[in-house]
Amino acid sequence: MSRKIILDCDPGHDDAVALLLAQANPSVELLAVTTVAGNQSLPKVTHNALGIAEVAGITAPIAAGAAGPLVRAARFAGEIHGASGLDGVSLPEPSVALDPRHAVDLIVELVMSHEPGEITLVPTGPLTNIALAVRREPRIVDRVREVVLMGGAARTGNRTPVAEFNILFDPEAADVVFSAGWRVTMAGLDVTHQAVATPDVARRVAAIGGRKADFVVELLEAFGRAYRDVQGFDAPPVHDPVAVAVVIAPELFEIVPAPIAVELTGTHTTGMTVVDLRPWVPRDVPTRVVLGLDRGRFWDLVVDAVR
Ligand code: PIR
Ligand code: CA
Repeated sequence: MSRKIILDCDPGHDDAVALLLAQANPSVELLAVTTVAGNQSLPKVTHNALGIAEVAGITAPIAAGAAGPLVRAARFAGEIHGASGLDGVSLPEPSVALDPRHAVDLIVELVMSHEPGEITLVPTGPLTNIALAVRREPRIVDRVREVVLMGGAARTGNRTPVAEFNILFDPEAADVVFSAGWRVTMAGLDVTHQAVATPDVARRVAAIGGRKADFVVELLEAFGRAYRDVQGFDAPPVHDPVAVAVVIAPELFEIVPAPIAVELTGTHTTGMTVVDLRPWVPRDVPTRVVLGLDRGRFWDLVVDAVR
């Protein structure tokens, strides 16, 4: 059975891999791509999404959403993704046109016109669009099957010692999404830092050949360089396709129910996802955290998608 998903993203090198996986894997059906400011400004990430769609063969509508966080000032991730949001990667000129609808309207429209439980939301950027959609049409909370997002961290952050980028970019939006009452599965840094693209992964992709494979090789090289220079990683963690893979093959992941709260007023902890992993805390909560993965089989999914 194929899961219908909406991928809400801010491409972004790893968002691009998430888009490729979502388009190519038969276990998910990509209903729409929506963009949000995050890694770079909204016009830049939207331009990137259109170019990636060209490479990936995405025909679903692509709509632009929020140009900045609900409350705070935008702080993009230029040091990792570059000035374009996708530095070091050659993008074709898009031939697909941007959908005229606002991303938030498109999300609400799709969720309300499908059966309850049919659509899974997969955000891989800041949660601004999803929070706005909840406020615009609160009935989507009961109609969405689940939100499976890349963001947050139970243990160590990346933007601060405890905060992950997507959550810190718009913590108020994240708070709306985590406390809405729908099922939220958080694929944060605890798992995505294990999803590293080691040289064998790049070699497997390169061996496939063709435009899609060349694109991914280039992208992994650029992302790898940035991660080496800025964060001292041997190999880059490719965060965003992990959220898509959780929808495709949850059996590859260690997923634990746990209360999750977003810190909004910390002196040193703003943007932290406070995940309650104390063993005696009740587990009958709608939020879950992903803690581990079968790394080999995760990369098999990505390599198959490129092929
Ligand atoms: C990755 C991101 C932002 C900053 C850094 N340092 C690395 C982007 C990725 O696109 C991913 O969705 C998430 N934000 C990881 O924090
Ligand atoms: Ca992202």
